[in-house]
Amino acid sequence: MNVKDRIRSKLPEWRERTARLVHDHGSFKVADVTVEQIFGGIRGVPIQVSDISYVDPMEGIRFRGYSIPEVLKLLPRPETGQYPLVGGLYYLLMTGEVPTQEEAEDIEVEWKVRSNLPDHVFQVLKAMPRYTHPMTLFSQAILALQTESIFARRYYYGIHNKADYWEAFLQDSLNLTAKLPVLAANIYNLKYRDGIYVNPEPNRDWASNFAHMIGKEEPDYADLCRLFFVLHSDHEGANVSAHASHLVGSALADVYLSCSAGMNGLAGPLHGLANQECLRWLLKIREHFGRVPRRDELQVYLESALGKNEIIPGYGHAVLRVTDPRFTAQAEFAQRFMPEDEIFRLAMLVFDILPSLLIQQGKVKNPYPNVDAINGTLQYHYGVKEFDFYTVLFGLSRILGLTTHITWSRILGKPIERPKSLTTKILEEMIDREAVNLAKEGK
Ligand code: HAX
Repeated sequence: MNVKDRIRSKLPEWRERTARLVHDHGSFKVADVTVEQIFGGIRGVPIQVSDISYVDPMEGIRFRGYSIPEVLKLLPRPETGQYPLVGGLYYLLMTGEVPTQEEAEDIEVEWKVRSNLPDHVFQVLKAMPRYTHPMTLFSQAILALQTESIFARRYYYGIHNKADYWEAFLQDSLNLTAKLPVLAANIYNLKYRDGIYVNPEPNRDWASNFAHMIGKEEPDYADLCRLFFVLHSDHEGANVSAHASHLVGSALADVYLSCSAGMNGLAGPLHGLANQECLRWLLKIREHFGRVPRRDELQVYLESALGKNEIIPGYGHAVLRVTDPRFTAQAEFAQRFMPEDEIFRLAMLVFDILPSLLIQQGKVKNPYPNVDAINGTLQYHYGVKEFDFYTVLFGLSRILGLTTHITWSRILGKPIERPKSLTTKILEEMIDREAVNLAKEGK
């Protein structure tokens, strides 16, 4: 069944479940919010319900209920590759169903048909100075594509039945995601390959076409792209990029406006930019020693860094409390295809030593590696050495998740978001009042 019909078949059940929760349990209290949480980045406060993916602190991400190893095992693969078709992953995210080979390939075909980039997008990219960060170009290009929004056009001309909005959002989502490999490859070629243009090839899938367009023809690299794009596609609904795009979309801003906003958040060094920092840090260690250090040398180096309160890129996480399964999946890829790579060996040596040092230091809540601790290492091995570009790879993949969240928000008729902000004085008065009340009660 195609993706639109599959969603349509599931939509009544999901709408009914959501309506029942609000109608029958609207006053059920999910959480209390503390002052510490308000000042601490709203950490741990549930603000969103989304069934696309869920990060269990002790287990890591599940896409539509499936763990990373299950996703890698169950999703259909291309004839020539060993990792899943990204089209199949998108079908799973959008519908909640593991697709058949045919359903996964259908998405790949949809993407091919919709992959053309309008000329003005190239003009926008070319008009920017050469030193512009590729994430800025990526976000700008997505914004430039907003001219093509089906939802924006239909809304302007009067589609006013809220129950129908999702169909236009789905069309915009398919159109935007279809164009991402061409868009990202063009940014890469503009910045690092003298602006050459490479046509996508009709017989390749979404991921391997991207590899082809940036000039990487090794079959292993196409598989790495499939793995990378599957792994980075979503990380539940409340991280910076997902929340930013959801928030913007809640104002009925279309998919392009919302995803551009999400990409601006992803470009922050504490979020998506971490992968470039991580590889830079590993290379710095190799340069410092002139080679991959011995275990005892690295131990001393890391102790000294922590002694100076340095933040180690690629370690720690706001939600996870175990090694990120996305780190593990990429380490397994590297073990299989590039076991002798120096930087990979260094990354694994850090993994061997650092968690126990972080535990001893006693500050960090999660001493284990996140996805960024290794993904740059794999790109570097295959000759994608332009660190600045790594977050674009992440963004290209993450938009699969963002567009799914946004489309499902319209399916479920989620309203505009408007939490409340307080002043410091109001907060102090609330605390004082509570103290007076407790004193009156003799507590
Ligand atoms: N190295 C050293 N110290 C660290 C640390 C690290 N990797 N991670 C956290 N800490 C420290 C914090 O600085 C903080 O110290 P202070 O109390 O002195 O301020 C303390 O440990 C507690 O922090 P936390 O509660 O464990 O971490 P947060 O939830 O605040 O932040 C971060 C989570 C991922 C931002 C953080 O661990 C970090 O900066 N890691 C390095 C950057 C990184 O890898 N980012 C990518 C995250 C994955 C992602 O979202 N990708 O998109």
